[in-house]
Amino acid sequence: MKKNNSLEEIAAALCAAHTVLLFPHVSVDGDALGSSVALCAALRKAGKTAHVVIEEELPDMVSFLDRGYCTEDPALPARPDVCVCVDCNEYRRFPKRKALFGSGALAMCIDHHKTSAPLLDLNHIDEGAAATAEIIYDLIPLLGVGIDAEIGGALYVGIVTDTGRFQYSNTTRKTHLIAAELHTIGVRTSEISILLYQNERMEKRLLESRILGEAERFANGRAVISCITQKMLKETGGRLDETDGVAEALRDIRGVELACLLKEKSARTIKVSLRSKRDFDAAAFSAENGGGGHARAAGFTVTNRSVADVKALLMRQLAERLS
Ligand SMILES: [Mn+2]
Repeated sequence: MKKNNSLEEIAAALCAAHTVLLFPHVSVDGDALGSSVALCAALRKAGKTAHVVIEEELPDMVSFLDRGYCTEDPALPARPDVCVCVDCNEYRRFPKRKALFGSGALAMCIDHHKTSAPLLDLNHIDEGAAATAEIIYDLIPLLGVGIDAEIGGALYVGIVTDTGRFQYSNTTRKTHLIAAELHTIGVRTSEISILLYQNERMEKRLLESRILGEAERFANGRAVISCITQKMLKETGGRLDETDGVAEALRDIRGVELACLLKEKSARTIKVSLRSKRDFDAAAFSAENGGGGHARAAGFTVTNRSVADVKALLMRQLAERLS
């Protein structure tokens, strides 16, 4: 296991580089992209050639962050001085960019996820940080660059999304102090909230209403189950990748301890998402079914069964567990 490097060591390596490529994880979220964009903008301000390398279309919700920072072009530039893993610490989090990441003279990781062994040349992993954006916030001044409103806006996106709008238990005093500082710098926090949270596609809302309409309570109201079928997607124009948050909406119902959302990914391949409130160990139940996750948010996939079959089976099993 390699040691965790100080932010000063990370900054020194970045200052010595001419070309830096930043690699957020796949299924990029607000923190991975916000942190990458903020660091990329800061490195460019410091006179470096820097790019955020991606391998997929950016999700609607965070695409506004990309003001010429992101590229999918794997040909550029040939031998970067530093490649940075941002908000993740493993190659498998960006399968299609692995070769490009490996072509860097120095491999670096900046992250806040739990890991047993930092594996790259330089690593800064702070599990206490609510978001990688908090780490980037501390790093940028060490590059000799000021945080302007554009950089600050990207950092704010990372913080507000990874803390569930300052609601999750990872939110600390420092999180709020950074947010306050970003506000002072001129980050338009309410405008960012509108772009992130008040910018939904109508089709997404229609799909959500169908999912809520299908919801069924069981186990004396302690559990709720619903589904998303391919038919519902076709009829509403909604997409499976924009149903994040629906399982949570089901969990938020009064009296519900466990919410269960079935997603028909293709005929007879059903992804099951579980969200619990206090006691139900969703990770353990998911592990029994070949999946995994956290105690309050976990999931697994069932193949060769219909949505109706999986639903009936789960209602039976879960009612027993919750009784
Ligand atoms: Mn994160």
